[in-house]
Amino acid sequence: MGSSSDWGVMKAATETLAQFGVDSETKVLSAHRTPAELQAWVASLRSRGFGAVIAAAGGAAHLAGVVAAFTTLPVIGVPIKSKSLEGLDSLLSMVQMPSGIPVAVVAIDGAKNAALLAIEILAVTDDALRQKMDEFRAAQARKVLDSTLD
Ligand code: RP5
Repeated sequence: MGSSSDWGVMKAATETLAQFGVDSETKVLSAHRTPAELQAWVASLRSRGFGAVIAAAGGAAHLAGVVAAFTTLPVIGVPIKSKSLEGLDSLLSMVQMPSGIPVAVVAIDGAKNAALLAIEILAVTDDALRQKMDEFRAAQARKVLDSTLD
């Protein structure tokens, strides 16, 4: 994430990954404030066994795009709700990537869905993880079907 101020939202992604038993690394690195450190960290990911990156930022939210420029790992962007424009600025900054450098963008503050999408990407080559995702979906469906109205 681009700032420690994003952590309140992004905790949900880390928790969801942990719930599925997926190892993750959580970092604060900024496309604008720490570009060299960001580049070095992204360059290390594939050789350290990571399969996807979730990048969260608000405002001029260039983080996900810059991460995608430095790696061919799949990058999922989480636009963070900003103070002045409610996150519309973050969403539009993130989603309008130039052709050739894709970022998969979830909803504003959509940390949980970012983690679920990352898990689905990893599950393509991991049957145990795919089974956990199937169980998660089944439990979620049961909750909807069992819901009662007062
Ligand atoms: C972005 O600017 C961060 O991702 C954060 O969402 C926003 C505000 O950052 P701070 O000023 O709180 O560090 O780069």
